[in-house]
Amino acid sequence: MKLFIGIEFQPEILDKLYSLQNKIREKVRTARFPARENLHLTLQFLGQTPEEAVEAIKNSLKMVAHDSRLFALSFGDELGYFGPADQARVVWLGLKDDYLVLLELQKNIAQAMFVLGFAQEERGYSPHITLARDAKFNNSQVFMKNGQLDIPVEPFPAISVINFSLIESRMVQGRIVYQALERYRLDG
Ligand code: 2AM
Repeated sequence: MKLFIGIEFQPEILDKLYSLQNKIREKVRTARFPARENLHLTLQFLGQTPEEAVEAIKNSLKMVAHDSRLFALSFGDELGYFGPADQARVVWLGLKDDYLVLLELQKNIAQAMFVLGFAQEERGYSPHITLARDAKFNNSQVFMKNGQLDIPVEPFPAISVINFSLIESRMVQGRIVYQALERYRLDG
């Protein structure tokens, strides 16, 4: 089974992220857009995982959550991209600077998963919400020198993160379906 660990969003936030995807849609020739209900913030990608390992992962995540506290998250106000400017591999919304507690949680999860044999990301963790992939924009003016996109982002309300989830990713009739196997309340 293919697994990852992430933060899911409330419907109001999904609606806002979806509107932002529509703004990107207006500016691209081609792109792939994750479905509204699949938008999330990845904490760690686990990838293909044997079913027998799931119990240990769940126990380990329970312990991490037990030692972690709730925190607020503020979304950034500009869109960034990874990859070359003529075809952005990923178009993303980042976070405002103040996300130390998130980084601490991510580090603790990565450490706990490392103990179970999951490699740490070599690139390091760069928190982002993927809104589009393989985006070819109509006009190169959209790429600004600071590595951001010239697409206005309306302010998002800060959110309270009360849990994170172990999520299974499956292909169902050609569509990616994410299903939370378990949610972990931050109760430290
Ligand atoms: P991304 O959206 O930031 O690219 C579920 O597939 C999530 O895990 C995706 O949102 C993706 O994050 C991340 N992911 C998928 N494949 C990955 C890989 N090979 N390495 C790291 N993260 C990956």
